[in-house]
Amino acid sequence: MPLSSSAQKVQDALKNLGYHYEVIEDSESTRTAEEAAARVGCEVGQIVKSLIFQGKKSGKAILILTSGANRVDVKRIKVHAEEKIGRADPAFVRERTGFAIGGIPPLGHLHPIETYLDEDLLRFEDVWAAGGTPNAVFKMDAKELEKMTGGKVIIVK
Ligand code: 5CA
Repeated sequence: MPLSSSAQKVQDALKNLGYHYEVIEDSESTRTAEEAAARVGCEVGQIVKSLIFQGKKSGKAILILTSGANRVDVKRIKVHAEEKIGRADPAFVRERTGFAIGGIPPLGHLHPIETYLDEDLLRFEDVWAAGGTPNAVFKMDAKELEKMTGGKVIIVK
């Protein structure tokens, strides 16, 4: 089965950066961290959740890549973003990233995004991230996340 155009965008972005990771997409949902973990047979903590926030003052987009096992404490992010932040609405997410909620990948966004990385993800050897759609994921080395995303490693929970 060929990848959908959104998943193919992620596959192309990976290839352009020299990664050999393979986006897999099928009919089974990987919309939530729990579904993704069940689909690929890993711990929920190994799923990279992509949450988009928005600066209340600047309007900037902020991407938090967090372990599927963790709940983000917004107060922690505020300190790094240096302003109040709120959850981004779906239209803003699509406009900034080019992807819909539930499939936002860690790379290949339409516009560069200020990115923070959950330190807990780095405890794993392999992690699984969204591949552009709610049915697409790819496995990657956790230690590559920082370089791939340019994200700052922080405590999120
Ligand atoms: N494909 C999976 C695992 S790789 C995935 O993308 N999971 S996720 O957690 O990164 O993406 C869904 C997240 O988007 C949910 O955790 C949820 O907190 C958030 N979300 C869902 N609906 C909305 C909404 N209407 N507005 C803002 N955020 C939302």
